[in-house]
Amino acid sequence: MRNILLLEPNYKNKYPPLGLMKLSTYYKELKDNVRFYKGDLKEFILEDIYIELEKKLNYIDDTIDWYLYKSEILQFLKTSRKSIQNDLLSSFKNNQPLIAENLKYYSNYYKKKEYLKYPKYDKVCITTLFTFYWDKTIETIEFAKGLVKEPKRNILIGGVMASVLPKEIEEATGIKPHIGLLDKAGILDDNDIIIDELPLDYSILDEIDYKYPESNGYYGYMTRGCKRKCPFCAVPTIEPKYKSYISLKDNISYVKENFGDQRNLLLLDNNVLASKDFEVIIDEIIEAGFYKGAKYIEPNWLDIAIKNLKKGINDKAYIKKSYQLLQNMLQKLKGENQQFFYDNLEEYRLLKYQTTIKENLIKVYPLIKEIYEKYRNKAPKTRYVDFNQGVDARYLTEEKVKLLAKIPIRPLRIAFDDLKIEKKYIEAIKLSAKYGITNLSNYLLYNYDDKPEDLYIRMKINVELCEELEVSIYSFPMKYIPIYGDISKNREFIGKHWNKKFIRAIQAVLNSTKGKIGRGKSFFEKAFGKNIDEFYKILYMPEPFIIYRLYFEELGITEQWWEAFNKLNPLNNYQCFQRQEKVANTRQIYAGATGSFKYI
Ligand code: B12
Ligand code: SF4
Repeated sequence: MRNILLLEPNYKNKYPPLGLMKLSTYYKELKDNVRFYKGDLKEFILEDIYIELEKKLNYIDDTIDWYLYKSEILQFLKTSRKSIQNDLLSSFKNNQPLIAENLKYYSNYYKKKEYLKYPKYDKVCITTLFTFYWDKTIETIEFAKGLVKEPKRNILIGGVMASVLPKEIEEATGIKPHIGLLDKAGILDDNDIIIDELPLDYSILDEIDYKYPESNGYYGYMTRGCKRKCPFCAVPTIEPKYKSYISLKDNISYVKENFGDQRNLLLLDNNVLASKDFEVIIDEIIEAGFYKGAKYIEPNWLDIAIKNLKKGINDKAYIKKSYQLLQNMLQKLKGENQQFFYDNLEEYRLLKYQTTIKENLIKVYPLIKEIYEKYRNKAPKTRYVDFNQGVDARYLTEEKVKLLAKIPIRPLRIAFDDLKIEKKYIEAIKLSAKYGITNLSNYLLYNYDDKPEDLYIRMKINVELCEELEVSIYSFPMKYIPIYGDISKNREFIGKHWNKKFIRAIQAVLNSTKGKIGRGKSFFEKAFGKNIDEFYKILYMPEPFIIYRLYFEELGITEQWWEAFNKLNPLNNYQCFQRQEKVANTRQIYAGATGSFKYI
């Protein structure tokens, strides 16, 4: 039985680490010990040292419930403060010298990084995501080197960044990452398991404090790769082969049975509409319970947690989860019920996380089970399906829209990365509206080859379409970040038609709209301007004037600034002059292409 550590670098991300969740299922199938961590790496070491120390303390005196002193012991390990040690020792009548010696030994073990000499994991698997999380990812890999013997062989690195910047990672860390998917047997060990096809182990998400903003969903891919090769996209490198159908049915049933039914279906497919099996995919989604109007009632999460504790599936995770569920219920209950619940939790020392143990959770459950079941949330909620990466307007036919309209898709995201596909895009929105899909959204790539006015025009098209078709289209402008080279390691890249000021101006507007632009022409015109000239005025505007628009306008300061700005000598400001010309040209081209936006 090997000790396996799954690590996700401590960056902020929305979705759980699907790669590691599959690896967890894989290693558990091989009967290995699996632990998952994402968070402060020092805390991780402390937690591990505490586990060792607790074993020793139990050996010294097993009549003491050491876990009751966990937070003080951790505090001492972290700080080596004499006063904490004295307080602790005063609580114990016997074996004081032995206890003191062990406390001192383990606090030195931490302080002097002795743990590096005794690596306790056989393998560390690190997942990676965006290239611009370079620093945090490299820091995590370096940290992991102290946790295994032979880091070169026993640290495995995979995921998005590992697949697009493998050479750079090897240069920086000396470890060769795995490129692409784990979609063949025998990649990690000599067996015939295809890791990519395994169901996700949801239990690991409860081992950590980090809460993924997107949770309570079935995650997966029903296709892989993409048939196109857009130069700004990493998909052709990460998933080079297009797979037109992957069945999710069995994995959904597995998750439902082992970890509880999830509310939504979040599909990460890069280009699902390119699939020849699109009809089969929709049929399977419906069969899995995601039909129009489908409702979801939360399962009894505490019941699942206790069952899994009894089975010994991930004790750390289910102790944490049960504790949180009990606390939430305690807050929710009132009067006598609350008192009854409180008394039971108190008796079994379940009011504090540090004192919560598996045996007591199992003991208390039959006593509070009935109240818990009666008062837990059972309100039906609507289920949604989200093709999170958006669908490709160029593949959207009437037949495919009819199929999409059968599932509770919300929102339908249609990519509008380039003004060149405007005609196809407008057709796609109109087709969707025709078949009753009115909750729409889209990603608008900018800061690539595009000009600022391209972004304005695409946003304006959306606002106009909302009015014309009575639909909602939320636009999410997405700033281009390069995929390769040093420039991909942060978010500083500036496209050839953009500059820092313009990018900041867009971010300033988006910050006040929480990153999305909804329907409502008057709102849009206020946020981004009535026409391209006004849009440029906003781009040039000082940031505080953008954020506190009304305030500065009412004071008349914005107008004063604009007058002063226009007095700048255009000959000294040649770029500004050039821009005016380019805007004029774009306007003509644009009016010619559609003929529909007469305001230009
Ligand atoms: C879902 C997704 C999102 C989600 C969030 C993802 C998350 N995890 O939190 C959302 C929608 C929020 C999102 C946002 C963005 N995204 Co995005 N996103 C994706 C997508 C579709 C999947 C990423 C993912 O989570 N994969 C889960 C993986 C890791 O699981 P898996 O595939 O099952 O794992 C397999 C392998 O990777 C491997 N593996 C994984 N881990 C490990 C570990 C080990 C040890 C081993 C051996 C193997 C291994 O084996 C697994 C089994 O086969 C990718 C495209 C893609 N197809 O990969 C783009 C992608 C990562 N996104 C991209 C971009 C650009 C963005 C944005 C920056 C867009 C923007 N301009 O705003 C934003 C950034 C948001 C932010 N934080 O600032 C780019 C990344 C470019 C870059 N420079 O890094 C990608 C590659 C898409 C593209 N078109 O190029 N994104
Ligand atoms: S269509 Fe989408 S997924 Fe495919 S290569 Fe282009 S941007 Fe990437």
